[in-house]
Amino acid sequence: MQTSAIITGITGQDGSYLAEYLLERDIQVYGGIRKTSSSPSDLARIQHLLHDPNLFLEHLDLLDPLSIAKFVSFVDNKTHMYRKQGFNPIQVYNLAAQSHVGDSFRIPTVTHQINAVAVLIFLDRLHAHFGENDGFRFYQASTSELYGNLKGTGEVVEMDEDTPFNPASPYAVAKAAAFQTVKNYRETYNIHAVNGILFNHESPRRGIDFVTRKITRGVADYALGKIDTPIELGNVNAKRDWGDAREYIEAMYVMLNEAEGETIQDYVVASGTTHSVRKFVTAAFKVIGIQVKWKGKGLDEVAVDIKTNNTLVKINKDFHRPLDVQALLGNPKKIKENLRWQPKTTFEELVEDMVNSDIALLQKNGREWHYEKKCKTNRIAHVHS
Ligand code: NAP
Ligand code: F7E
Repeated sequence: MQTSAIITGITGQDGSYLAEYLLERDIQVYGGIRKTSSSPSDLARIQHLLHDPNLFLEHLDLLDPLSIAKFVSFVDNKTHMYRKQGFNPIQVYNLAAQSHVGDSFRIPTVTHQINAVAVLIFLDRLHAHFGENDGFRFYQASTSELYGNLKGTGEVVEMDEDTPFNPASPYAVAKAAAFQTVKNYRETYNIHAVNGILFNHESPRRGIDFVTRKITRGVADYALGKIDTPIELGNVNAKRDWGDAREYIEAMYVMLNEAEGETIQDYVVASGTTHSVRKFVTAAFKVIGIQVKWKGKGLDEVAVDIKTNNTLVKINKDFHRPLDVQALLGNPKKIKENLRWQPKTTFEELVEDMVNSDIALLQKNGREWHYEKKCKTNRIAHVHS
């Protein structure tokens, strides 16, 4: 029986890995892409998948309710025939978002519209089209940012599904609203709709304005002698529970495919370890054989190469946020027990992979993405030029 999936945010880090994962399993994938000035969208992360006959791309802008309605109708029409003959529920992975926490302070209304309001509209449309008889399952890309800063001693405390939320940014406020909307749909309409409370997850495909990739690209530049000015960062005290995005998309999949009955719940997905941004910097330079020493305090803090005394990192207050989440540490016990998912990649392995990948990328073709397979045909279904 044919299985279909919708991925919003297919051009992003997680969406691109998830598309690969589903296509490998012969699942038909309907991906939403939006109109941008680099028309129709930046497809670099999924360029290598465009030849796949099971991939269909269609316009979707979550800022536009009509676009959401048209997208859902499009998938309904495309899947109508085989759904009449008996079918597996459509798996919907809602990954699209204004995902940058720092930017959400600059564009709070847009962030709320995409990350909160659109989730309600999308669920409403899906329910109208596929609501009968377990016609669709819904995964919402929720986040550890919901926890914000826990009140207490300042100790780093493990967070699980019972830890109260205390969102600390427009991004997190919007994601908290979406979380409750998904829960409400599950409880009201008995839909297999779940929130994955994912802690930070990174990869060579991470956007370059997130701290890990900014660091690993900076280290690669330094290793190859491309740029010798220091990397400029904000709050290096912040601690994050960093895992590998390629494993976390498997957690999304099991939430829709392995959960049943009582285990259809919201799940924390995390590595169970936490490290500071400062420690990430130190680990990343270690990959290229450089030992880092941190000196100074506050805005005057710098990281220097112990051997040469070159300044590798300095602090720029422009990268500080009006309010930052100081420390995040997740406990993935429930998903381990109920759905047998667990993290495998260590912090050191992840950092090493990202640094080496950025070095290879710079060596191969400058600053652009590179992929083995080139697109032969244009598989963009209804995107007109
Ligand atoms: P990402 O790389 O920033 O990708 C975001 C995706 O959303 C892109 O495909 C982007 O399309 C799309 N998008 C943005 N605005 C849109 C709009 N108005 N209409 C339609 N699509 C839009 O994010 P990610 O790291 O893969 O994260 C995936 C999801 O997980 C996000 O919802 C994020 O908030 C959440 N999350 C991420 C993490 C993490 O550590 N990565 C942790 C917890 C939760 P364009 O390519 O056109 O910009
Ligand atoms: O910041 C600090 C920054 O932007 C991590 C998103 O995927 O994960 C991500 O959100 C920490 C913060 O990720 C810079 O202040 C210091 O404390 O890499 P980030 P994030 O904010 O944790 C969560 C779970 C999501 O849901 C989000 O979608 O690093 N930091 N200096 C910096 N951060 C950035 N971006 N740039 C700096 O220069």
